Amino acid sequence: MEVLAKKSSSDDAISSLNGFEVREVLADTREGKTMALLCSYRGRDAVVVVSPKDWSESSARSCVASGVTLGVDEQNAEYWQFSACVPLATKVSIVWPATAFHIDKWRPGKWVCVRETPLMYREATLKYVGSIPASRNAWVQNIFDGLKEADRVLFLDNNVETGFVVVPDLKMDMSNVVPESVYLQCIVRDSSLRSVRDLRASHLPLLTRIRDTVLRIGREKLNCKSSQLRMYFHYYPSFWWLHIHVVHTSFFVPGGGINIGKAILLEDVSQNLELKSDYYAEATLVTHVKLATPHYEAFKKANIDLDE
Ligand code: G7M
Repeated sequence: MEVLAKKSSSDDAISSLNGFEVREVLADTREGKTMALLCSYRGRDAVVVVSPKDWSESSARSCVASGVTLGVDEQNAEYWQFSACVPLATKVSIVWPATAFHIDKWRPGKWVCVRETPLMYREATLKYVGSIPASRNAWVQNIFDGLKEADRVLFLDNNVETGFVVVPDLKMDMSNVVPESVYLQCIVRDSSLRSVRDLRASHLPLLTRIRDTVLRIGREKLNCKSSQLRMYFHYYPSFWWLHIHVVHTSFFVPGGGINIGKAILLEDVSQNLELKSDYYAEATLVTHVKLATPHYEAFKKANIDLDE
């Protein structure tokens, strides 16, 4: 496939981990094989997320082929145990400069269920969403403007009302694209659509076209069958510019991204909108929020008791 790794040409480009000083371990999610470290770099905060790429037959073969030095831990008859430092292909994601939003996303915290009524949405969530700086969505605008990730984009229709883009998610390992590594983002062009709460029956043709386009791309470019792709929204999302996650059924999604109370299947959303145009405007949606975050504080400010 033609999607290539992202390049950067700016003077600020980061090309090594020289100068990164680890200050704190933010998250240690062994199941997702991920460590998130809070670092300082050039006097500003950075979130560095390190995760080994898949440990597979080829990595085992290249470990042996590397002729790596072995330190004997134990030997008994023909049984030898060693420790060895093997080069391990590793995915490194860096957010720099990182704000409190980026750091808090990784820091462990307590979560509470929220049974969000339309009134709670209006009084707390919408106020929180209104306080988010527009720069938080700069990465999305950059993709639509062709300024970033242009060589990775799989589909782009810039029509302001009916357009959308399909692009690999940051979590997708682009160095080894196999069906099981497929994790795409489909982002709608209309930035007035912030979440499922803004969807009405009039958006059904858009949702149908998104589904058909994504499944075609999956078939034609990524060797994925329709039955292997899950498509879902997050409620609450981290970025309030409507997008759909497209994930292979064998992809391990770290951070609870496919948990109930977080992921809502595209098919379910379409069916509910068919039954009732303002379903998502009127429904009580059960989700969760992390304590001590600006979104949680918005509930407090609106005098809404979350019974935490
Ligand atoms: O939780 P939420 O539904 O808002 O998820 C947003 C998704 O966008 C996550 O799966 C991120 O990995 C993905 N994402 C975030 N950023 C900043 C980028 C980016 O710059 N490029 C791409 N391709 N995906 C991103």
